[in-house]
Amino acid sequence: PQVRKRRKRAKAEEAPERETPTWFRDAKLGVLIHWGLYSVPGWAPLDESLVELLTDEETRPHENDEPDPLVAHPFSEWYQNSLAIEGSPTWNYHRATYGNMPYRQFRASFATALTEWDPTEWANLFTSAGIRYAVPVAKHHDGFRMWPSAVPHRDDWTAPRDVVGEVAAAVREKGLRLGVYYSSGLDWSFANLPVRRMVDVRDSCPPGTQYAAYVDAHWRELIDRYRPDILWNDMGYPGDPAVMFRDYYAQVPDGVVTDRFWSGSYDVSTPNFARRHVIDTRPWEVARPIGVSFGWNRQEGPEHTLSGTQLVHLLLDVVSKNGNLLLGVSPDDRGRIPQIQQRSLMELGSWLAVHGEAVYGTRPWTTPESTTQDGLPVRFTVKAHTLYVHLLGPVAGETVVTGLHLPQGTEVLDLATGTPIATSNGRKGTVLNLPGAAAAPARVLRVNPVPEA
Ligand code: FUL
Repeated sequence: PQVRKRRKRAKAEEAPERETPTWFRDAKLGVLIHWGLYSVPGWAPLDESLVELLTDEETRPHENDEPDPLVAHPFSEWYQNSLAIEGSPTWNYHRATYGNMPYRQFRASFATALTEWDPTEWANLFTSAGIRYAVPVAKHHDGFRMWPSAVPHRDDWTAPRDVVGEVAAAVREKGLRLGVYYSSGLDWSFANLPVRRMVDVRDSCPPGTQYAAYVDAHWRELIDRYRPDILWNDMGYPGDPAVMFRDYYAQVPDGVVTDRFWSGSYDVSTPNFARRHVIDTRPWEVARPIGVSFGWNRQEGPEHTLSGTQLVHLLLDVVSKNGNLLLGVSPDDRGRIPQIQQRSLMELGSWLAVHGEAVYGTRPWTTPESTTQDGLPVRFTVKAHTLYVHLLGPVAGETVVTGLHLPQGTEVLDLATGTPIATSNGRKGTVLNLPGAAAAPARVLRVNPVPEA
């Protein structure tokens, strides 16, 4: 009986304590903004193979023969840590570019960038891209505070402009929601650098009650000042956040808490980069940059950046499996979002402007995906009595969606044009006769009523 009891308790801890708020499940697309002191050097080694090691579980143990990604960290926001590893690519780059200048001196250039920065440009871009919520970094692992915190820090480690507050105002003005990213578990202004190995990340939270109180005071300040719709924590939490959560939900009843407090209770899991192959019944959100690094890496070109078509396909893949996509953008050393990222976002936005009905507010169908007879990927979403069939690529003429059987009398329309689509029964699935030219990045069919799977 004892064993059974313990199992039960473990299960209860995993179980969601509250329903994930509907606004979050409906929103589907958010943006994660890494802008801070690390954006001034804006550099990391461009080793995409290491990103894989950072995928899913930040702290997953790695095999002995695998390189440790912390030495050549591909995320520029880890610059300060990489710089503290003698002989690392960042250490070499920094020596060659800035000599012995300490990291904290990037403050001066960042202060200059802040005088030029215009948050409404960001908000306009996000709106055109079809983004529904924005998550600026309030404090990353370097500990630098992007809002005028009244909580004392011995170095007054604070931006001279209220970045969080100004982003909040600019995006809310456009009807977007606001989350805040905050690194509770890592703060290098309290720690001896570097963290050298992935396995040490989990044990790198500054110890002691003073730091725990500092973090608690920050969260409470962020909640009071900005009433964030999402508490997007990172790298664990010093202590138990339960009381803070209770107070947060009292102030923001439809607020969302991410899983990275590592405390057992959360509204949404937030793996980096990860893809799902089946529908996750619990809402989840994948965080990944449009490029390789979350913070700006001046070396990234179009070949390292997801295209508009790739963004559409990624979004549909995630949404068909009950997920949200939190796309990372990386403003540069002057606070401008790189043109190559803007281009992809605008392409995503123009597709969503026509096809948004088949994305926002939808839920997964009984099955997330299929293919056409030619192997073109297909994704499904559902809203009320409509099934949306997303054909991920240019397609026209006779097309069979494998396994999709539509009973007689089902109405099929092309979502973009409203044109009725003629259908007939085939052995492997319904034969759709798609008129017009094949259009990228994705063609969507509106199917009424939803067929039985
Ligand atoms: C990770 C961080 O270490 C990265 O720098 C980035 O912020 C990503 C979203 O989460 O845990």
